[in-house]
Amino acid sequence: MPAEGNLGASAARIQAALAARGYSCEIHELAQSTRTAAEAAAAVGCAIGQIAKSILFRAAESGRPVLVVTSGANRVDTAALAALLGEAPGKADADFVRRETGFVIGGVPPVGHDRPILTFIDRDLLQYPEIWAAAGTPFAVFRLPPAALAGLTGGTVACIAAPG
Ligand code: 5CA
Repeated sequence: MPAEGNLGASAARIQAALAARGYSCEIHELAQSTRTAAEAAAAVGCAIGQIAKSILFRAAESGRPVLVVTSGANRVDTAALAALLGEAPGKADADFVRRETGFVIGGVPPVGHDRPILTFIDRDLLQYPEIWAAAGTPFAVFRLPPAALAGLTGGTVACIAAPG
């Protein structure tokens, strides 16, 4: 793990975004992949449910990006998300994710995107004492208390999880 102050550009960008919001979460850049929730959980030694997945959707009618930060143990309940949005949450392809967030799939963080993104937070994440989220690359994560997510992202906590 590189020493602090020696972070890659994407991870350093997340650290700056966190600091701007008053958080000093430690970013861990790892040798092994954290591209998927399972890999991230194995890399940091936590339960898969403690991994915060940042999943981007492209709203079907407006085309606007919508971010859902959900537990690694869950999948997004797209019907519940549609009810919140007032339109269907369409799939985002890799180019859309890169363009709208500034990050590649597998490293999309919950905060620090190029532009603000409408964000929802899976209420299930709040049950854990701490969670881990991607820090801008598929090899970097940071630890945070889940109660910090709403303030960090400007997101709304909602029941948007379907188990599995
Ligand atoms: N670093 C880990 C957790 S810290 C991570 O980012 N996991 S993730 O689940 O948030 O990111 C992967 C997600 O990206 C997948 O769950 C999937 O919803 C989405 N994804 C994977 N491949 C594609 C693709 N080709 N197009 C659009 N979305 C994709």
